Amino acid sequence: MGRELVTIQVGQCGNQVGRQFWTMALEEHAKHTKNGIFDESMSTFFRNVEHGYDLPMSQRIKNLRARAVLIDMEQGPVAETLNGPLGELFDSSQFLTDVSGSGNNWAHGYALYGAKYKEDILEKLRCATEHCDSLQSFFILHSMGGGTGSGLGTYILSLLEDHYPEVYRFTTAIFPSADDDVITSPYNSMLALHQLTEHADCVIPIENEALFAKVSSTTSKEKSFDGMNRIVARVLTHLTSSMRFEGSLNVDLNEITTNLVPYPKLHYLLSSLSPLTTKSPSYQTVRLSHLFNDIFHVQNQLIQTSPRTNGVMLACGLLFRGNVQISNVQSHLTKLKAEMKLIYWNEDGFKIGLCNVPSLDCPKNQPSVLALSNHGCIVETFDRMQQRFLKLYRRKAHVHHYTEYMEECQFDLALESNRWLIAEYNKLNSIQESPCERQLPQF
Ligand SMILES: Nc1nc2c(ncn2[C@@H]2O[C@H](COP(=O)(O)OP(=O)(O)O)[C@@H](O)[C@H]2O)c(=O)[nH]1
Ligand SMILES: [Mg+2]
Repeated sequence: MGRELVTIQVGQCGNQVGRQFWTMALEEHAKHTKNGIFDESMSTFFRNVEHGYDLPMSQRIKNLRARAVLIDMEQGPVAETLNGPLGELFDSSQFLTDVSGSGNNWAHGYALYGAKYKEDILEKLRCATEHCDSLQSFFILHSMGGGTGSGLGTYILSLLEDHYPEVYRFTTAIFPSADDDVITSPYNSMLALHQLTEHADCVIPIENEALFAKVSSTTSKEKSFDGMNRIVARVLTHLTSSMRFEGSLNVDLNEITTNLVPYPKLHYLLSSLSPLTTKSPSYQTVRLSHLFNDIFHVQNQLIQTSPRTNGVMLACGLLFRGNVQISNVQSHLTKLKAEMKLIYWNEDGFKIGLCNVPSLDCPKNQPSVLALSNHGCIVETFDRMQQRFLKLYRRKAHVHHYTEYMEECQFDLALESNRWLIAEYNKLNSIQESPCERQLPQF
């Protein structure tokens, strides 16, 4: 314990997801603080300062500041955070804004704002990192479909690679839905994906389409972003829970990436949660068998795919929260392994984490699980992106907006990179269990 994460939220989506994330992280720590004093568990995400945020609970913790940098090229989303209830979590060394936005243009965010703000961003990062004793990871939150999160967000990723090569770059990227209102989102996503493949250590892709399906259809899109973003916040708090709280099997981010990324560029992790519902109070007693039944169902995935029927699983992390015994997990795991298609050289490839502190969104301290898997069904996301991209690119529609800031060949390089990714995952999907190869000596 005691290793820090610095969150970098970029663009509207990144900052709105960040708001839900910080709210949830604070709620969790408020609920589990023992004597109302700053403790180790909080130091992953927060530091203790002279004047800062006070946890609004009966046992108050005074003066918290988030380990975060807030960036947007327009004013709205960051201003809303600073002027809202979370405002005092951040000081002026932690945010950076411009006024005119990136016009939903990846190249504008990447090339223009990247060059303009490089030094300012490095200075903000320096401030954030000098307060850490043992910085483990950068946690980047952004969308793929717009201009700032997508363009400047991926520019920052390569800055991090150059200036902090030893620190993990863990990215949560929100992918646009088919009916996205940003016309150029297929270009932005494709260009950003190329950067994620080259410069991130690990990416959790989350599709808005999958999130939409999980929040009530009666609320308007704008309003339901809060509900959708809360699901993303659950993934992030869950992922980091065993770095922050006690548990019988702690798993930290390094272990996840070591276990789940067998090839450096194939670092995309499918995420799913169980139970997963925003309509509470809905569940009676959650049993381990429910969690195992649901976790690989389409409805529980945060991208639109079915890992039970499509593709091969390369490796998986099952992170449990709440009162869960390892002996019970093992018996369910045996059944699950028999049901899923696992790559033959990693048939035991499940990393298990157990954290005692239950998830906030599971009432009555019931258990829950987050699955992160490196799974070949992810090609469906890349395929969909490619189809949407080609629909515009075959006609070169809107290309001139981009060539103001970049060479046109970057489109082709990004497309080539995506095709490579699809081909690599498909190669693994089509590997059949190979008895001859399995009989080879193990050296
Ligand atoms: N899940 C989610 N998606 C968002 C949110 N805000 C914007 N988006 C999506 O993000 C894309 C647009 O990017 P946005 O973050 O607004 O642009 P930027 O400010 O230029 O980075 C579109 O696909 C939107 O549907 C949000 O709060 N939550
Ligand atoms: Mg914006």
